[in-house]
Amino acid sequence: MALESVLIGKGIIDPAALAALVEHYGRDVGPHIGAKVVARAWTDPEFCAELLENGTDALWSMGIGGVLTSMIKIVANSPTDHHLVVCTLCSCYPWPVLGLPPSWYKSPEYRSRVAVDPRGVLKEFGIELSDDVKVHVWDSIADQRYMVLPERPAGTEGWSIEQLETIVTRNAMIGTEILAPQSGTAPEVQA
Ligand SMILES: [Co+2]
Repeated sequence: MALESVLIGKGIIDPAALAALVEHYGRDVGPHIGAKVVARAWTDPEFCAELLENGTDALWSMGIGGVLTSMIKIVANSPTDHHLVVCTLCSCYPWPVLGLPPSWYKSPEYRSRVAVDPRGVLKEFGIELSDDVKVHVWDSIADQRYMVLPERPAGTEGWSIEQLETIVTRNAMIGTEILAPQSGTAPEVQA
């Protein structure tokens, strides 16, 4: 706040623009945006290929990018590969698709331990990977950020994009959750 008041006092930043930015990330942007991207990728192989090839451009094609100009790479989980996102230096995070990072993502414990013991950290999140699954840790920096494309869970065959969106979680898109198989009927969503 001290920094903010100095910058406003010197006319370097406009308080209205700052307020709009904070409101935008607090209200309009969040994991529901990433969930839309994931659900579309699960149902549209052509889009999925573009997304994995050039995440930044594919997101722009959906109108996602906003004021953050950094590149976003999408990494896809599979039965043989598990991806996990961190920022070891600070708290770089793919804001346009996930909003603001959770507090644990910013914690020194997560940031330091993921780099040396990713399987141990995943275990604490409830994920036990067999030894033949390769773990990839992606260290975000200011101009290169990452989002995980989780595997589509079993039991969602025939679901609409809107129905699929409801089961995609923030943690699954960071790589600290694996989406559980679904049983029963698809969720009801507004068309
Ligand atoms: Co950072």
